[in-house]
Amino acid sequence: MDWVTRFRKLLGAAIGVCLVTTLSTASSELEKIMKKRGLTQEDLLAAAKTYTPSGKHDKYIVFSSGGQSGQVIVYGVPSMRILKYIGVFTPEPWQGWGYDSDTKKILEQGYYHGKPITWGDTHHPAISETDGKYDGRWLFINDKANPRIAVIDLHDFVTKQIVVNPVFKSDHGGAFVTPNTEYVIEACQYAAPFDNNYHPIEEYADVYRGGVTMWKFDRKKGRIVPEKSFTIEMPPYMQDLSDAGKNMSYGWAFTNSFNSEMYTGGIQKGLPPFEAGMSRNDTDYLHVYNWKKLAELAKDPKNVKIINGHKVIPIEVAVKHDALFLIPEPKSPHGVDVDPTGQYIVVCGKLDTHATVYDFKKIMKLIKNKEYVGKDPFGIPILDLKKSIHGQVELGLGPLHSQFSPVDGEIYTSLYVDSQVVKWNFKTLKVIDKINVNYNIGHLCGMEGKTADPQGEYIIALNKLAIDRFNNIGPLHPQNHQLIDISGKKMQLLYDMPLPLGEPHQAVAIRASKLHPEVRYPMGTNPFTGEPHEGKTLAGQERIERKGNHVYVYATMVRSHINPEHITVNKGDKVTIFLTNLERAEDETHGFTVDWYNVHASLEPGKTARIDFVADREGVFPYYCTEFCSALHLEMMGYLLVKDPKKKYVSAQKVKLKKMSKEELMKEYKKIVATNKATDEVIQSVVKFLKEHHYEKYPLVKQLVVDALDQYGKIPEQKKKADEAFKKGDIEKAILFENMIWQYMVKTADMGIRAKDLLVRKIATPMSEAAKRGEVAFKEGGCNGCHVIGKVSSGPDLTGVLSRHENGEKWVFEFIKNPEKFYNDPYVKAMIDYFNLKMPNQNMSDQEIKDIIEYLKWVDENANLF
Ligand code: K7E
Ligand code: CUA
Repeated sequence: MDWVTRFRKLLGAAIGVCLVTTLSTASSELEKIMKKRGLTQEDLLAAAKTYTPSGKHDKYIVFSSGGQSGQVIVYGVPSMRILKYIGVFTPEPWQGWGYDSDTKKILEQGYYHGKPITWGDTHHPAISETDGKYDGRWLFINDKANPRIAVIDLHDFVTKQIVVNPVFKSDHGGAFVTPNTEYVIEACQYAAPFDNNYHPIEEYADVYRGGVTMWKFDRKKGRIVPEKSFTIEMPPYMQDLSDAGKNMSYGWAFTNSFNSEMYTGGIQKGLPPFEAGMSRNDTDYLHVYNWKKLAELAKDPKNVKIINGHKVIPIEVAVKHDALFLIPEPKSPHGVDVDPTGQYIVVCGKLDTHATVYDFKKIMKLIKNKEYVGKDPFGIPILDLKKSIHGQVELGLGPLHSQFSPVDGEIYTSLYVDSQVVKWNFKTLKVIDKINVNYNIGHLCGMEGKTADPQGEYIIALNKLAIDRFNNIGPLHPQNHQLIDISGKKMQLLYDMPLPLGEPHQAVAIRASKLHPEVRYPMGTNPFTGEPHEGKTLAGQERIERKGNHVYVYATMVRSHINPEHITVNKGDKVTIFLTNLERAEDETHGFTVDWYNVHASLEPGKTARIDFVADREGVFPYYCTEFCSALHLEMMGYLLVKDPKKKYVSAQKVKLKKMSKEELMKEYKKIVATNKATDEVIQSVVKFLKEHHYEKYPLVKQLVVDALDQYGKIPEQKKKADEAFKKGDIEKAILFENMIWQYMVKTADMGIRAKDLLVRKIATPMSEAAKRGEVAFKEGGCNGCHVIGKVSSGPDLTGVLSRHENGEKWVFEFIKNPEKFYNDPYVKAMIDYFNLKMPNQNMSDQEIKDIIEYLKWVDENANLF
């Protein structure tokens, strides 16, 4: 293969893609498309605000709950491009999540009372905070169905821990974090006995309980510490969403509820259903509690009951220490959201058309003066609703959740029944603007919209129903995330994104600049400990060890082979395969699976993973790499051979293979050695170029060079083996090792050429718009099929063509326009004879030809780089 040619082609493909046509033709083209597709000016504006050209990145990253998939969906704003599904509570095959032994261990942490749970109902993701602002380090999410919280590391976007709530039987008001991520809040939803015994429904008020668990988070270790966590017992009022106070209200948290009636249903006994009984009263209760004080209390064993091995602060203790209060809130509320200053707490009515704005200062005054209007049946002091609030605003039907913007007092609230987002001011209590969404919005996601530092710009409406928005794909429709521009006076709907994993209740968005994920692991890392994996295997350390009936395989993966390639075990053996991806190159992930054994691992660069199975079936089982990682990816395979020790096997060798003669072998050997030498020369020339132009000054280029040299560094060892084999007269083996050398060279060159290409773009003189158009015309017109810049290929090199002829520009212009006229020109005739090809008429427009000439001028200016 000719690497120089490849380089030229790559170079041609990579440099500046820009305006294809002039502006005036562009606008008429635009009009044509608008007409054809029925687009309005407003549509075009919306498109311009979201469309993200190839290679450009998003400003914000959104983490959306994956709903019943038990996963987290990651996408970008404003492009709304989905970037990843993170495996969390449920198996995710691509990532090997739940199919290799390391990830199985994490999923096992989430087994509920020892029972494997392979689904989850995720609702509320939360990003870790410092001083009430997102710090981009960790992500938390709850599972409502099986009360669990997961910890996701944003260094690699991988779930690192799952904790199961020891006392709740469901949760909803989590995950929310306190302003320095001291604790992760998980509020109960459906009240149930804290123990795991039977208690008749008639004992609801006596034995069934709700509450809030405060999970202690160790920031250094990046793990929840269950021993340091505790639960605040609360009445069985069906606690719902929660939010932590910040700034002024730091140390406090707020959780609302929807069944202060303590209604217990009984439709089958002829009673009205839950929905009627639970919404009977005009008000429910907002729980106001001092988590800071409660955390101190929880340290003293006197103050806690141990239930299921977990600390619970009884209601009486919280009340005695003035750490738990109730305030009425309009019936069956849903969202509770604390504003960026921490002074205002906004509760939305769900069944009430109002939002209620509580004032933390007023609440504190009432608490300080012990001014209560009464106590609930559990002895919790109740504050007066009217005296606690700043005011109420009529917003529309079914207000649910709210998000804030940097504009003082500005708030955005979702209206579920009205299918609208309403913009209003929680200080002046005035409605400012409304926009229709499609349809039945639940949460809405602002950019860092619930932190102390909201960014504004966009709101995403997370709609439960899509109805008619997309092509019909059967009765189950996708959910619809709609991007709304909130930067202007009126809100503008920009984009509909169908989400095929429902129901994604809540999403949180963070500036991308705040995230700093890694692209590779230190070699041999176990991502779940951050330490070297027990099975870390470096090149040369590959081996198979047997201990009794347990076979341990220490394997490596690197483009494009798995070492070892044969694993023979006995039927009934336990098999453990450790796999290390030796790659350093960005995005060079390998996957691993074995036929029939239901195992799969994803091996990102540097990672080690473990796979376990019992070889319980005799036979031949291919294993292979599941990522298309290189041109020889299909060859990245091996065989697991399981034999039955009780059986006698008769040899089946019958096919006679023709052997090559010594001369034939020598010929092949010489050929591959010559190819390797030539390839190495190309590599050396690229290396020379890179060094001369100081590649190390450009971090991205440098990274590619490091990746390239990593591959190159593997060659000497192979060369030694090749030479040894040759010396011993085993030419066949020598050829195979030389072939391996060539493979490494190809990979080196591949990366090296990418580095050179990038470097050229960094150091070449800037291209004029005309030259950019000219390059596009050059490529799209097919000129590059015969002409390679800087090299003679099926046609002459065009470097310097403009000075090759007198009045060069004019000559080239005429020649491209009417090549036929020149076929008898002595110079052209000589060329035709030499290349055995005639320059065809490509029917270029005058403008295109002029642009190509501009491009050729740019080529000449940078001739030293080609
Ligand atoms: Cu869907 Cu926050 Cu669970 Cu509201 S929740 S919509
Ligand atoms: Cu590694 Cu395909």
